[in-house]
Amino acid sequence: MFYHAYNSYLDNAFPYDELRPLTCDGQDTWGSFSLTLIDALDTLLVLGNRTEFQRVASLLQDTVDFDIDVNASVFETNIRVVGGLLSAHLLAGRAGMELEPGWPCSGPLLRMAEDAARKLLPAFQTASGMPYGTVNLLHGVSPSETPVTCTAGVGTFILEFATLSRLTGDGSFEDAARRALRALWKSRSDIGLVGNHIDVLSRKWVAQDAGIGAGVDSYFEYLVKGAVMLQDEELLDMFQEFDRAIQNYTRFDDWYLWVQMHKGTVSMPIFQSLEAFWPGLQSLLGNLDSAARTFQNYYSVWRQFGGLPEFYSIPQGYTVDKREGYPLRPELIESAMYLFRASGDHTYLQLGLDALESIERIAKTPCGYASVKDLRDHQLDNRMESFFLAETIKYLYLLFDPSHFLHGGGVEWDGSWEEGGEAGQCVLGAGGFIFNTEAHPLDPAALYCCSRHSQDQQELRDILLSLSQAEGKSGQQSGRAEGPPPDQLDSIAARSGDRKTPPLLSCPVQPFSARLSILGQVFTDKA
Ligand code: DMJ
Repeated sequence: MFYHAYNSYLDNAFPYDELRPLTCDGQDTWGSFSLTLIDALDTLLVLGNRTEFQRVASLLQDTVDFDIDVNASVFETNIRVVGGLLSAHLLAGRAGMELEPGWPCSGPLLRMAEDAARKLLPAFQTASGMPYGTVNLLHGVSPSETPVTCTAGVGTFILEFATLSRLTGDGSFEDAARRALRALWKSRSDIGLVGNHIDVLSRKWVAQDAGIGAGVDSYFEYLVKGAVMLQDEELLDMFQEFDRAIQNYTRFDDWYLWVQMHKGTVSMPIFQSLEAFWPGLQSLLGNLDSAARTFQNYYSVWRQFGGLPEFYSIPQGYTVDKREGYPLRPELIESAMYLFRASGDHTYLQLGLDALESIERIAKTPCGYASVKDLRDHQLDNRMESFFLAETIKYLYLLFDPSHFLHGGGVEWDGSWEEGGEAGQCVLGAGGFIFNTEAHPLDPAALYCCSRHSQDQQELRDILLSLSQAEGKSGQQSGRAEGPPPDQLDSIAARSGDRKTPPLLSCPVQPFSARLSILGQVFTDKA
């Protein structure tokens, strides 16, 4: 499936953003940056194709330019472009790319991701800290830009932006994402819910439907995954308070409806295809029984139509007018992957098989796979969204490959890989991987390793400064004015690292032998 779609994109659509699978040509959609190729890059490695990964990573470095006069979605550019490049950067070692010294804390793909993300930062310069939805990559936010942004468009940055900040040492990305998250948190209603669209200047809710689907979905996803990746209790507390309100007001028979955010009254008794990520997210929190029941509800809709319609009326048990399409979205397959990992229940493999057969039968065309315009008669649309290669096929593949390194949980054979950092001392993948909302895996161990490295450097500088000031004072008395001799610097840095507060869950960043040698130095120096 992957190569049929991917080769068709390369043959017929590159360098456009997307393939048009009915006319066998290409179009720009979300920007003008060969979006499908950026989004598909890490899937190549997931499938084990290191040579094509290397070729495409180099090709993108040579051809993609973000200095373009294009109005781009801040949200989509972040999750697909910044997320795709960050993930490819973090996987470059496994892909056999030549690594520059300092990787994973530097590298050409990281610089591309940073370049793209920097183009988004002007959107966050509002009094509230909540970003505009669209930004011009060359000129910044247009003076005529609407200040109305959807909730997910405000709250879906912390994974990519914290990754950027912690790898590069530039905190401005993480700061911007956190400010936006805190502003959303403060804007919740008295009953603890958020609506669908907010005016980022006046902070007034413009659409007041509260639910877990379109316009909101990945905000909740990023609170949970941000809490896990960054060991951040503030984000987890926010999610848990939202979750109580969601369970209280929107959940009926393990379906999740839409309600008015201030009153809690039902506004739309529908299930949206995008909501199908929720059981997977619940499984990350350990709520397996509830996740399994909700999954079964959604799977019954899949069986009814051979796909998930964009909207499904729960009371009528049928599709909603003009929302009968299935654009090859990943969410139900994504949940199946998490739930199969958590439970081993073969129901989830069955869903994978159903999805695979259905997509082959309904959506396959001579040059790719087409979005389904109407699940009732299988009419097709001339579009193949980039998430089909980034997410749908990746999650299908991972569902059927339970020993894949991306499932690793810190066990050596399962996922860790010792390389990177200044002296090759990062055990990458040792803390597992976190998928961003476009299924781009991020490596918490790399974040920890790089930020620890820059903290160590900072602490070393601080210590040297204070020592040289102290020496200066005593030197003034004794006539000497130098700092400590250079051979003591490493041991000072190692001692300063020992004072850090341990993380909530630990991810090893160095092989034990390297740790031991640092301790050894300390003992030697002390002796
Ligand atoms: C993807 O771009 C992301 O998963 C996003 O969070 C929601 N929409 C699509 C997939 O359906």
